[in-house]
Amino acid sequence: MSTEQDPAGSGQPQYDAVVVGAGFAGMYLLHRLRGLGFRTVVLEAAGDVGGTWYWNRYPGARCDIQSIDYSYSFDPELEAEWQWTEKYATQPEILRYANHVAERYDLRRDIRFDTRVDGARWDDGGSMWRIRTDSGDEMTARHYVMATGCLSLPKPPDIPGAERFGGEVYFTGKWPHEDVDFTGKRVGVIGTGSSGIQSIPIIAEQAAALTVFQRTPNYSMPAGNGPIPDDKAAAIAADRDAYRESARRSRAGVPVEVPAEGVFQVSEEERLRRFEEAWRQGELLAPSSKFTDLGINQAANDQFAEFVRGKIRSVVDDHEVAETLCPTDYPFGTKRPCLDTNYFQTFNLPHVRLVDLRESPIESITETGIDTRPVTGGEVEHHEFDAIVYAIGFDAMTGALVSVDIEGRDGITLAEKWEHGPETYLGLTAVGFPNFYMITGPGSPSVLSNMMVSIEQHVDWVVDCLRDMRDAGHEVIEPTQTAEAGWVQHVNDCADITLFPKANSWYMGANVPGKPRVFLPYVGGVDTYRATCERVVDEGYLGFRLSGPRGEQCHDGVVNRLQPDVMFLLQAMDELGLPPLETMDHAGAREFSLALKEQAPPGPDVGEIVDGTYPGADGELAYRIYQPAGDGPFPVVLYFHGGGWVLGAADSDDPLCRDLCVRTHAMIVSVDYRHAPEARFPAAHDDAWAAVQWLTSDVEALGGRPGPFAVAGWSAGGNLAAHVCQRARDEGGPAISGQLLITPVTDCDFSRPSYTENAEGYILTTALMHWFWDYYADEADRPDPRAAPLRAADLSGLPPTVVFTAEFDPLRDEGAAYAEALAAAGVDAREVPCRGHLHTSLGAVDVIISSAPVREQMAHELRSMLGASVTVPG
Ligand code: N01
Repeated sequence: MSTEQDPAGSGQPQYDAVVVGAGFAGMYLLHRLRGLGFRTVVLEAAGDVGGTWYWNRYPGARCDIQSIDYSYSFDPELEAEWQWTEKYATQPEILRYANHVAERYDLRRDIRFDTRVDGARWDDGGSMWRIRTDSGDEMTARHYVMATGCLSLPKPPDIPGAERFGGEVYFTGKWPHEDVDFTGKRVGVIGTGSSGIQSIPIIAEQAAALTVFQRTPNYSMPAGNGPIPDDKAAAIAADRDAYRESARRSRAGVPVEVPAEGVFQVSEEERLRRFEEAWRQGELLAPSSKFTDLGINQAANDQFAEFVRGKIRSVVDDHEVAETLCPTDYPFGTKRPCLDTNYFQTFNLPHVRLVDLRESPIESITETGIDTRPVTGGEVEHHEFDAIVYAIGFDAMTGALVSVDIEGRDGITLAEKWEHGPETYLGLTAVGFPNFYMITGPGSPSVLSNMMVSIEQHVDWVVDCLRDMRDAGHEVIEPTQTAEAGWVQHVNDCADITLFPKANSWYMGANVPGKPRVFLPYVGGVDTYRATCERVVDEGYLGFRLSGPRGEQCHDGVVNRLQPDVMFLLQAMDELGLPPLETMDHAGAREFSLALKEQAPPGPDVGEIVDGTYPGADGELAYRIYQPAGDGPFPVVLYFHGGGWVLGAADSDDPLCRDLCVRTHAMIVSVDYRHAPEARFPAAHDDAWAAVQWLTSDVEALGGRPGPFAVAGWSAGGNLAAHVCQRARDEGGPAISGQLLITPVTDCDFSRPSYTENAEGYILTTALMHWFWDYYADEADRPDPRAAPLRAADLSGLPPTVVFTAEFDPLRDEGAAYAEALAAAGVDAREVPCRGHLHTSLGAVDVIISSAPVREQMAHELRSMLGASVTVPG
């Protein structure tokens, strides 16, 4: 073993940066680090540059992001001198490009090929990494970067008997450099992911007989390969910089049209037209560029999935084979879809056979082939082969990282830290691993994006960070626990609002036995992600601790605290430049809220809607009843709408009332009340009380179950619900079985922290709350316990209470205070704090998907308030 000594004996590391991997990430890193004068070496296990394109030489290997997009963008001259020949470049052409880049920037002189890194250890005393290679060398570096790719560690064959086979064996992810000729041979291919789907048609052209072993059928669309499409060439020729910038600010790193409608917001004819257009486009991102909701709405996704199945059936002659090739048990896009050239057509060839491993799993690989046995227990079938091709995928995203023994601070290895799934900050760094960076690591957009765009963004971030550290005299950077935990939460929140967790995919680690089931990439989008990384830097490296001879700096915090869909909604509203309500008068604000309501999704269907009027305190007022499907009488919830006592109507919280009706199987009776400024305090409170009396006397006639009912309300409606419970207690009835208060007004004090923290930017602003109060009640009236129920002298004897509060709501702290005060007075009361939500997001049915579990919890609370007799059908 030789140790590369520090020749000057300075105690300084030999290198500023050691980079592992000479794929597109490692090459660009080297170019940029060298450009800034950082002493850098790249260590590469392969014999040359290219990374994944060096190893994946299987027949038919191509890119499935268009060549023009799958190119470096950092140097316009490089772009100008390289011409791609096809829409989707072949592996040899991409490798030629990698070689061209290596030569053009003279990269090879700082790359050590045929050098595998065995381990790396953080030396805390020396603030440096000690890196060991397979040749026994040790080198030291201030910074250590893993640029090892997301799909670079092939999965070993997890099939019994694999080592016994005496014929030729190939792995798509480690294909020989010499030509492989299948002419006249009997070939078995295991696996129908992208690698299988690309190679099977080509292998079929040569082989005498081809058998494909399929465990899970895949959604694949025709690539429509050919020359570079004119529109793409024209866009780049017209304004290269603008094109590249739009890619960087797009959702997936490729500029595509941004859809405006969901699948069910257009006619069936239009839906099919767009599906066809997407199909003909031959691009992975085409379907999601046609509709907003393919990735988040199961019913919408079902429509496209069925469309794809129809296409498969139309191509494959044999009905049974076609059905076997049709994916049915996971949503489109939740396993990586493929682009193919004649994949399904290949199964019409007489010498090609499909074996459905779900019907007949592999029992064993033998000396001469593969044995399968039907699940029904029939005879073993022996398939004889001259060659077996494993196209069984990779230990994706984390495999290459944990396969190196990386030991951080306190002797913990990355593999140990990630035992239950990867934990990173921004997918770039990890707590316990100072000066350690991952390019396109888990928790970054990586495999859900155009890798070239994501690689460039990560490399730029890391190199700029090293430059900033050098400028500031910092030697060590490490994320904080708070920042990392917050990021892991955000990554999970993003995945949870999509359909991705529904599939057993390699995105979820599900393809490798024993690997934790965690959604690995960041699905929030390249655009959001880039903006987040920029914000982290702009906010003084938010969530990082930096230290060095000149001292320490740490701006701790969590970078994205809003629920992701809430964040996207706020961004969209910001882009629309909608005027704040408080800048309008009450009439304008009412008109504006009505217009917004028109655009909102309607919410689920209920059994029946009944509109009518009830006697308010000063004349007839509207009600709307949401009846569940089925036979009554139903348990009843009296509901008061939100709107700051100024806006709204009996039907203004329609989607929420429908949703609660369906989830609780209770009758929701939404009542209107008089609004300010026409009717000021205590008009709304008096009407709310009148509604209680009316419902008590008419409940049976309305189809409700006699006896106690629950009350519920949102915002000012929550204030009214709280009031009627206090009044019913004080006036000796009626009995109310519980109160569900959703982000309610319970006080008139603007000094609580939630008012200061959320004064602006989250729809309900402090200014808007002033606007509401000013319209409704004189300052002197506001502390009246009817308007400020928290101020009631006695809070005991009230019905069971659940207060849902939202983290980014000025009313958060008063809601919490009300729950606390009630509990202190002996009431069965509690607060349910809703992380990352706003005043308006909990009831945003089919708009804010992350609030659906919250509403399920509301329904659960209501059901228990209403008693055990409430059963939800189905
Ligand atoms: O690997 P995969 P891949 N017995 O994991 C099956 C990128 N890529 O190399 O789904 C039987 O997708 C497995 O079945 P199941 C791209 O991101 C891009 O094809 O686990 N079968 C599946 O069918 C892609 O997604 C390009 O039930 C077994 C297949 O093997 C990613 O790389 C080209 C099995 C593996 O599919 C990985 O693609 C190629 C077993 N024991 C790859 N184990 C481009 O076009 C696994 N399978 C750019």
